[in-house]
Amino acid sequence: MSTDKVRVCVIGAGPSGLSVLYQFNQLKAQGEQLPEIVCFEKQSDWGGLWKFSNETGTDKYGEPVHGSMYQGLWSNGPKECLEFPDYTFDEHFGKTIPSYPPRDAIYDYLKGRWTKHDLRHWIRFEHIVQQVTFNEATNDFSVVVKNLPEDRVLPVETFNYVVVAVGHFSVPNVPDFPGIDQFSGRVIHSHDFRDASHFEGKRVLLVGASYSAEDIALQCLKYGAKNVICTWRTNPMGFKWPSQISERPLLTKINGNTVQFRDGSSAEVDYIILCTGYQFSYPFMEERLCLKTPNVLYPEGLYKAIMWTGGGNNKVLYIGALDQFYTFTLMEALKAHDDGIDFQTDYMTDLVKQTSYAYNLDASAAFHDWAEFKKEDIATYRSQCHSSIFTGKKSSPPNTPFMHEFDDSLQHFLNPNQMPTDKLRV
Ligand code: FAD
Ligand code: NA0
Repeated sequence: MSTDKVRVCVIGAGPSGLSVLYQFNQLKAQGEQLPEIVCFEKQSDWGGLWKFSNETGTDKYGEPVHGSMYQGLWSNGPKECLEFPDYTFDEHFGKTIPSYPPRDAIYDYLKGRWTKHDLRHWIRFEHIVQQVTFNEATNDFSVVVKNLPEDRVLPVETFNYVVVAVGHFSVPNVPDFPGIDQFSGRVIHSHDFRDASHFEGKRVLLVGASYSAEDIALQCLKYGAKNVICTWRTNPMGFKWPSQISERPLLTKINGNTVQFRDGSSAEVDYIILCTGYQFSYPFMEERLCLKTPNVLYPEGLYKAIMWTGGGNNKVLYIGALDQFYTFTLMEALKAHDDGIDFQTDYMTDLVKQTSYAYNLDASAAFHDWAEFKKEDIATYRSQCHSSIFTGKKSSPPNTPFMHEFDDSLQHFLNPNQMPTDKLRV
């Protein structure tokens, strides 16, 4: 590409956006002349969903809160499946750590790699992209950006390429159910779930049968919920649940605090948490450039699940806009559950081949082990130890199993014996 005046707009400084910046930085290190790159990030720091905040609803600028993560979240997949080949967990932490780290440890690892490569200077924080339109005549894009702290829409900027890396787990999908508006308890979406201890002693109904429902059911139980019912539409999760968690077919209606289910049964509940997934939402994209897809492994309209093909425009890239097993490394390769693992492994292998990426990222063995461990015992799978595909070393076991560990701080994770005992809940 001729680099004269070529400008690239990257939208979002989460793991996807940072992988794009990382790859540009690699090119620079190889002596390539780079186009001008500007990454706009609406939050005040990098990390996307991994940057935790207790905020819900709208932020101090009146923008929808991006975060969907909650206190007490541990990785739901083995870290060995998202490890970067050039920056292993051992390198970052200087020692072997368990396979399922808490959120703060994963965030620390990501920040370590991004800092090592000095990627921050490309990012304009607290700048939200409001509009992207393609100009036929000049073959470029007009991008409207607002400086949030100054409450000021900036003069329109022109870019030759647009990379959309805004994630797709932030805008909740909120289905309606008969009687839900009259429910006498409280209804929230998992996007706004922050602290499971609010549900201590309560009867909780979760709608949905995927990762959010699975993990929030365990979190609620861990923090003392009286019982949890998960209600499914297509298929139950089917795990061997602890006795206080059960599954029922989809609810049909709600009357007061009584919920009726398809099988004719009913239950009284205090809270309903809609774990019903998220919408792909790109409100800033011009209609003809806007990806519209459900959460699938290979979205329609994207060549190699990355490059926009609509209307012959191939100057828009969507990074990470697919349902993911391989999260971080999938974004990096840029360049029915178990079947899904193999499908995405093949896809990764193809990307690696096409881009001459220097590493083999096949973590399918660890993914299949993980799926088996979850089937064996959903409450204890996070105590399993996987081996790094890059160092070959086996992870260390967690100091305390997930269901009994109530301090998720990075400090405690790294030095479990140094924490004051009043931090430990018994
Ligand atoms: P995001 O992390 O969502 O980052 C997108 C960024 O774009 C954000 O910083 C946002 O502020 C910014 N942005 C959005 N709109 C604009 C705009 N208009 N202008 C400027 N900036 C904008 N993955 C795992 O591998 N392991 C896990 O354990 C795991 N747990 C998860 C738990 C939850 C509850 C959720 C919801 C997801 C989890 N994930 C997990 C998946 C997670 O989505 C990915 O790990 C990763 O965060 C995706 O990165 P991303 O950069 O594509 O999106
Ligand atoms: P997610 O579970 O939030 O994970 C997102 C679920 O919602 C499906 O079961 C779907 O049912 C159901 N659903 C949708 N509409 C419904 C309706 N009208 N009535 C009943 N049920 C409905 O979302 P999805 O999309 O997986 O499932 C939606 C991401 O968050 C994942 O990538 C996951 O990895 C991540 N996450 C990670 C963690 C941890 O790491 C925790 C939570 C979430 P159906 O019928 O379509 O099957 C700990």
